[in-house]
Amino acid sequence: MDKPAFPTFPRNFSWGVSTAAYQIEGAVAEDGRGPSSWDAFVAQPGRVVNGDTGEVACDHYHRYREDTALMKDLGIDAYRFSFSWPRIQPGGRGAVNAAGLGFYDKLVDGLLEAGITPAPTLFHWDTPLELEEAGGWLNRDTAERFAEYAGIVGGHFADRIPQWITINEPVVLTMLGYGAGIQAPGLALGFEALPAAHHLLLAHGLGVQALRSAGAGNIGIANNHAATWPASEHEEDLQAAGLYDNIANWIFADPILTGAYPPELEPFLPPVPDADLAVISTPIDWYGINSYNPTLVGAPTAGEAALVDGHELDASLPFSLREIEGYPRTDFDWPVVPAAFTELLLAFKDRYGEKLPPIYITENGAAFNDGPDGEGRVRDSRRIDYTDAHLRALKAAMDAGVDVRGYFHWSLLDNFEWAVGFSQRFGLVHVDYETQKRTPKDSYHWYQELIRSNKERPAGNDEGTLS
Ligand code: IFM
Repeated sequence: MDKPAFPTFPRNFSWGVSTAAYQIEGAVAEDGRGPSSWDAFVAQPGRVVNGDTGEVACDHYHRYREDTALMKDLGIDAYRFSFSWPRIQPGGRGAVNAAGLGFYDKLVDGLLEAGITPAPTLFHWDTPLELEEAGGWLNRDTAERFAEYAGIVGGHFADRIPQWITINEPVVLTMLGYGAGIQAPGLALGFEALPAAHHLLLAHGLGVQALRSAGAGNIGIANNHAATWPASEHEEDLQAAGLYDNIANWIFADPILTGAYPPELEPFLPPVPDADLAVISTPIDWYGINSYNPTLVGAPTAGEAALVDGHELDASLPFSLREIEGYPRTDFDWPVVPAAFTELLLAFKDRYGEKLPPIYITENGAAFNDGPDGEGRVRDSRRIDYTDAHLRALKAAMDAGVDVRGYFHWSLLDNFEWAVGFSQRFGLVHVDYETQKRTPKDSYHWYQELIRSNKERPAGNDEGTLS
């Protein structure tokens, strides 16, 4: 059946793609880069599917020119990449590695020449190993070290980079890295992981201040959020889902946007000084949301551990994650529920009202593992359907009054998908990891045409559909 015509987006809406350093760069031991928590994690047997590592990944460190040309052809306005902290400060403190900064000089200058706005993230999980070994994000000092690093990068690039992101998805690093042990650094501390959340948020606030002092502006964060659905209307399920919603969503948004943690989480958090909350709520220019699918949560199920991407969660947690049935699924087995994207954005509007700054969707996309067919073409129609439906859901939220300024698709390239290695492909561009050949998929051409037709639509067609 034909889809209804695609809605128009505002003419100044920013279309982009997103990546992260460890997932694409490779070159982990080149030009003075120091080791990170992820280098140590992937070296531990059994941590990553197939023993994959980011040692080479997409070799973007050497192929950034080719990748920039792909982005130019795609027609995007903005590119969200991440700086590798251990490339710039190999030990996470003190001395700066000029060669590390030099790589990003070339990348940023090339993007600007191609007419693409660099919108980098300062930290996308690759904690310098020396800092990880000193306690990582459980240690408050890491937040101070991050502020120092933010000041260095801000000072170097403030004149060339018009949009900044402090930290990517503190929730995932806290829950999967320190809580469940599924990602680096691989600690399974359960609720004892929550200090990591606080220190990441503190680092965000200190980072905003350091960037501003260095002359950088237009700053936000990329937080991961998912609509939380209770497994039933039974009191136990409602309570479990409420707790999970606070731990996965509002603990990361409330302190930034309101200066307070959700009161329901008080029993789980150490006493938090007001001065920290004042730092965390340093005003930001916009708020970034990464979102993929909703989460179904119920009361704990006796003796049965919930699974996250194939890993068992601690069965003693006061909630359980349930399978969402009745929807298509990605190859990563994530449910495809576009309406939950609208629901999530409306929940932000309801919860924060006037306090909600403009929103950017800093990530959204899907893993579908289609490869080249006999003609060398990648027919990833399921990624097109996913993205089409999620952009319509996004527009529905905008039409209902949510101020969204841009969308970064995850991801430009197939890349190293953390604990599942190269087994899941999120790219608009297929990467053959043997040869490093890039093949733009059907979804790349679809996104290119969407961007083009939205930009080039006739004057006057501002609240209509693209023909
Ligand atoms: O690949 C990740 C990214 O690093 C953070 N957000 C989710 C993506 C898909 O899992």
